[in-house]
Amino acid sequence: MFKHFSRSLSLVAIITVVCGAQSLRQAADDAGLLVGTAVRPHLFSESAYTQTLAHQYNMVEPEDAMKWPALRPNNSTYDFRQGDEVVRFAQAHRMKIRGHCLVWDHDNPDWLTKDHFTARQLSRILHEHITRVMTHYHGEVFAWDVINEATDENGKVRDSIWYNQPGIGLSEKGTAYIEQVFRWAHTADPHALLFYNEAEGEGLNRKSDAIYSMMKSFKRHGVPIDGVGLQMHVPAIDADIDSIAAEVFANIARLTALGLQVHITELDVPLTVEPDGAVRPSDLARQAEMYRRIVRACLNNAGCTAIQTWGFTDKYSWIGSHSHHTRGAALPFDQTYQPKAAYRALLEELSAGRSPRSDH
Ligand code: 9MR
Repeated sequence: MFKHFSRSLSLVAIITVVCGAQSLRQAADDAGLLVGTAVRPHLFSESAYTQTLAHQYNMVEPEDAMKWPALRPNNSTYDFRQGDEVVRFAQAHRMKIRGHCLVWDHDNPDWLTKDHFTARQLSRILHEHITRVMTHYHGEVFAWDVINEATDENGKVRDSIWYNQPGIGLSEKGTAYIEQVFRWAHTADPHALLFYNEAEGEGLNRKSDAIYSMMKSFKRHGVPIDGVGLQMHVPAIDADIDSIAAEVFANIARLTALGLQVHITELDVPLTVEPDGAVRPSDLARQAEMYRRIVRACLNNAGCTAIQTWGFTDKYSWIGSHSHHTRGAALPFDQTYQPKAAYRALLEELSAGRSPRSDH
C-alpha cells in the first residue's frame, strides 16, 4: 500500500516536471513563496494587463498609489481612492498586498516640503500619517515598506526632510529617527510586517554593510522590524552575473541570520534600447540569466519570502521615462504581454522550488 502510494507520488512529481507549472503564481504557491509586481490602478481598465496580473501573480504592490502625493492632497485630507482600487483588485483575485511607502525623502507633496514646518510639526504630521494610513489598510496590507532609501551610498543616514532638514526632532542622531518611525508603525498596526526598503544595497558594499549594522542594532534594541526589502534594479549588460548572484546570496544570508525576512521588492533588469525600440537578442539572454540567478539566490534561503518585479510588462515601466527611452525592456513580459526569456527563467526556477541546486 505504502509502496503504491509512493509510486503515485513520484508519478505526480514526474508529471509536474514534464508539464511544468502554468504560471509564476502556481509555481510560487507550490514553492511556498510570494511572487508579486508593482501595479498602477489606472491600468486596471486594460484587459491584457489585468488578465496577466491575476493569472501570474499572488501579490501586488501599488507603484505610486500609496505614496504621499496620491494619499495627501493637503495637510488635512486623505484620499484613499487609488490605494483602495489596488486593494479591491487584489482581494478579488486572492492576492496579498504590500504597502509602499510611508516615509521617503523623495516624491513628497509641495505643501509638505515648501511650507517650512518646524521639527515638532513634522513629527506630528508624520506620526499622524503613519497611524491613519496603516489603520485604514489594517488587515489588508500585510507588509509595509515603512521607510524607503534612508541610507546614502557611503552608508550614512541620508539628508532628508524627516532626518535633518529639519527632521522630526532627532536630527544628527543617526538612525534614531528610523527607529522612531518603526515604533509608530508597529503601534499603528501590530499585525503588519514592517520592512526597511533600500536601493543599491543588494550585494556587499558600504551601503549594505551599514544596513546590516543598523538591523543588528535594531534587533538588539527591540525595534519592531520584520524585514529588509532589496529593491534590485540591476543592469545586466557589462555586469558580472556570477559575482552579483554570489553577493546577493551572501547578503540575504547575513540578514536572515538576524531573524529578519528578506523580500526582493523592485526587481527589473534594464537593457539598452535602440532608437527604433530594438533590443539585442544576446542582451535578452543575459537578462534572463540575471533573473534566474537572483530568483535562485532568494529561493535558496528560506528567509527570503517574496520576489517582486517593478511592473511586469515592458509597455509600462519607470525605466523608459527616467532614461529618455535609451534603456528599458526590463521586465518579464514584452510590450504586447508576450513572455520573454526572462519569464521562462523565472518560471523554471520557481518551479524547481526551494531545494538548493547550487551554492547561490
Ligand atoms: O516607478 C515609480 C515612478 O512611477 C515614480 O514616479 C517614482 C517617484 O515616486 O517612483 C518610482 O518607484 C521608485 C520606488 O518608489 C522606490 N524605489 C525606486 C523606484 C524607481 O524609481
